[in-house]
Amino acid sequence: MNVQNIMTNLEAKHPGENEFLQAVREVLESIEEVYNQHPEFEKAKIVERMVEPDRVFTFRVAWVDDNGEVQTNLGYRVQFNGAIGPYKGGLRFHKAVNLSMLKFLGFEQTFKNALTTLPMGGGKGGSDFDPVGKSDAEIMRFCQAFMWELWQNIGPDTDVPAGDVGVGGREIGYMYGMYKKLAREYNTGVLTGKGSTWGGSILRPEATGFGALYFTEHLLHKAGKDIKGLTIALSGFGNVAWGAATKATELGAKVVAISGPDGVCEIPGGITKEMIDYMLEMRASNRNKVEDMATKFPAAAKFTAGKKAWSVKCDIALPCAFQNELNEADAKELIANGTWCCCEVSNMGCTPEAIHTFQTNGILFAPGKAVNAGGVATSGLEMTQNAAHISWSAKEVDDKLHFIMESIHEACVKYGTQADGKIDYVKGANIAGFMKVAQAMLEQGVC
Ligand code: 2IT
Repeated sequence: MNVQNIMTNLEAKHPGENEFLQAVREVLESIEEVYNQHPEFEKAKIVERMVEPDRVFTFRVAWVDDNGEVQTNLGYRVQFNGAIGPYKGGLRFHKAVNLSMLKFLGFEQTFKNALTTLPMGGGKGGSDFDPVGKSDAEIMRFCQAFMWELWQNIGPDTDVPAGDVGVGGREIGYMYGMYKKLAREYNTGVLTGKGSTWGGSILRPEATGFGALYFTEHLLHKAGKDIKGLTIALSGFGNVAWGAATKATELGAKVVAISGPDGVCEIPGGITKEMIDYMLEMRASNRNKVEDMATKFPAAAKFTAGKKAWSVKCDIALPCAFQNELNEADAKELIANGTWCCCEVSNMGCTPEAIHTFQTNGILFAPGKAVNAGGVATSGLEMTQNAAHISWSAKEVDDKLHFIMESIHEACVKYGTQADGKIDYVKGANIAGFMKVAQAMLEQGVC
């Protein structure tokens, strides 16, 4: 394989799909050396096949807003790679959603899911619907209209969507209600992230953030450090940031900053349980403003407009919001302020330049597809419970999540340890995920 040739062809075929091309380049550069030691991969054109989704659905979603006006959005489902199991991955509702974004997410999901140890292929979907400022009734009508079109293409053994940015338990509930009506079957396992009284995993809301902190603990432990007493700056205040703040605080770290599209809230004394609970209300309000935290807790939190979490002094940076939310200048600012570890919790949260800056400055860095895989892994556990018609306790799920995050960390160490003994977690995660999918594709022939 020659990465440059493949990228040139891909750029010509899919001009302007910048996020997708960025994600592919990162993976291919990581795996190039190992790939070229396997002539059977080259002969079967594994990479050339792997960079194209199995199939993509796009559809119109028409719905009526509270003023009686008809709105039209775009809906998508990208079934990226089904080599190791049914397609699995979230739905993103965000005004910037387009095909490039969902192809990048589906591509990443393929390798992430392979890392979880569970049999799940990679998929992703969503809409350019913007939940900001929408009423609960509008969210419901949109979710129903979205599922009206999507339902034929999904199923518990076909493709299992879940939440992502802009889609949480409320949206999954509305979509499931419509699915059930259209399919006339209960099919509990068709979506994950359901309510815990109707088939949802009791720990799915927490799982991405909890898993990220378990991974971070392993990474710190391997480097001879302890999380207790360390300061953490994180971005976002959605489901993922909420879980990460909860577990970080429980483990004795101090979350000193959270941020949103409007700016940053500095919390010098560390975030409290009350403030973490309030994050849920902030998300449910659809206002999308982190300033609300400072308004509610003026003595503890100080809001600065237009600044990112990466401007706040901390030991560890945890991007928990959106792709490319931490760039080269942010990485330099963090390093200048003494940050020595960054675990990407969002998908592709750091730009390639930021990752390069971290790695060349000896900063401990781990990529999203390893760090955040606890979310989809717990979705996989939810599918297992649904298929077996059973339900596990929070402790049972948490124990399994612990085991999975430890396995992912071990896989990164196995494939990412360099000649000088240092661990390249980006390489480790990409190679470990790739090898599993590539082997499955090879064994299943050209299809
Ligand atoms: O990016 C992700 O891994 C998710 N949004 C979760 C996907 C899932 O199927 O739980």
